[in-house]
Amino acid sequence: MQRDEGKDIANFRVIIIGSQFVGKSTFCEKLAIDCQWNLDLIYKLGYSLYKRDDILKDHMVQVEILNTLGYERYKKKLLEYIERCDGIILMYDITEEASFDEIKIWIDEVQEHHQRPLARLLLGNKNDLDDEREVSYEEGRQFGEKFKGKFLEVSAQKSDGIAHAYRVLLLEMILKKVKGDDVIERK
Ligand SMILES: Nc1nc2c(ncn2[C@@H]2O[C@H](COP(=O)(O)OP(=O)(O)OP(=O)(O)O)[C@@H](O)[C@H]2O)c(=O)[nH]1
Ligand SMILES: [Mg+2]
Repeated sequence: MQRDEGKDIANFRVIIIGSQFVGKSTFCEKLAIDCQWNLDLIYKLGYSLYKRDDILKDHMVQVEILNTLGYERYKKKLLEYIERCDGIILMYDITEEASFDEIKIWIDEVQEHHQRPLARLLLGNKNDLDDEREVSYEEGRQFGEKFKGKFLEVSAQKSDGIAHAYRVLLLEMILKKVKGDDVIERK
């Protein structure tokens, strides 16, 4: 962390990954509205970047969220980018088992390649569509444990759980930055 006018400044980089149409962009857009983000939004080929300054207790927190497109061809680039991230959100659609299978592959990739402390959040989206559910809450929870991360179900479209999910990730990132992965995992 750097110091500025007596305040700590922490910079956090977050990436959100998931198959096409799971709701990544909806999540980012709703997050921006719910948390009243004054967004500095940059669109580039293959991703969009959201930036935000926060004050959490006495800490200045600068957060960047990289929202990716669910295309296989970006995978290698994304793996390289994850290496520079402090937080990762893996998102699947609870009504589409294939999107959950895709996330299982990502979980293995992240476990295998990532070296630095990384706050991890597994999100099952579209839980407003419970009648069409293909992935149970329990399956999601188990893979959240395998991922060594937090697990939540949300509805991006209904803004249900979005601000809470962001806060959970932010707190995890702060803990990891202060204490590192080892301390967290020993708990
Ligand atoms: N019912 C329901 N629909 C949702 C929810 N979140 C997103 N959707 C819908 O799912 C569709 C895809 O959402 P996007 O946010 O564009 O998905 P994405 O993951 O960004 O997709 P790509 O950018 O193509 O990878 C849209 O029609 C959304 O309105 C949700 O929580 N519930
Ligand atoms: Mg999108």
